[in-house]
Amino acid sequence: MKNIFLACTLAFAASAWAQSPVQVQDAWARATVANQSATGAFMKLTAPVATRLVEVRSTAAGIIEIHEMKLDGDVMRMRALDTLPLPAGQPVELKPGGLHVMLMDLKAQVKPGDAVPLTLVFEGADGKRFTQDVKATARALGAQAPAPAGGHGSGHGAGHKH
Ligand SMILES: [Cu+2]
Repeated sequence: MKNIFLACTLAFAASAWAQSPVQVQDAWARATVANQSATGAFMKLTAPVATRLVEVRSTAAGIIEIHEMKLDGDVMRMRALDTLPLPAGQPVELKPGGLHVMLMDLKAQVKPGDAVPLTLVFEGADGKRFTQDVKATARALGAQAPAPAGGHGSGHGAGHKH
């Protein structure tokens, strides 16, 4: 099962490569409940050459920031980043509890299955900016990424997540 998934991922990456310098995988957003004004969006970004994510735009939210969550003593704190560096060839994962795109002043409730449009603004090492549009699929509040089928046999136990 895992091999099939990997093959699909690679096929997608190869087709996306022709038009998009930064590989964006598994973009998703957390669905909201009524009257919730903010949520997070997550994805995996891999840039072939050093690039920075400098801005995210969306018609779904009034204010969008790139956030980092870090443990400060015993307290998890979020802070806004001006830019998110993407080192060459190194995947940068935005995930719950870590880096995320913070969508605030939401225009409407985000329901599971909704495709949240995001425009990622990147800046290359040459200072030139380019954009890529992605759709983040909304998943229910509290839902985690699906567990990999079949496990990975490395013996690290439940705490080891990929
Ligand atoms: Cu945040």
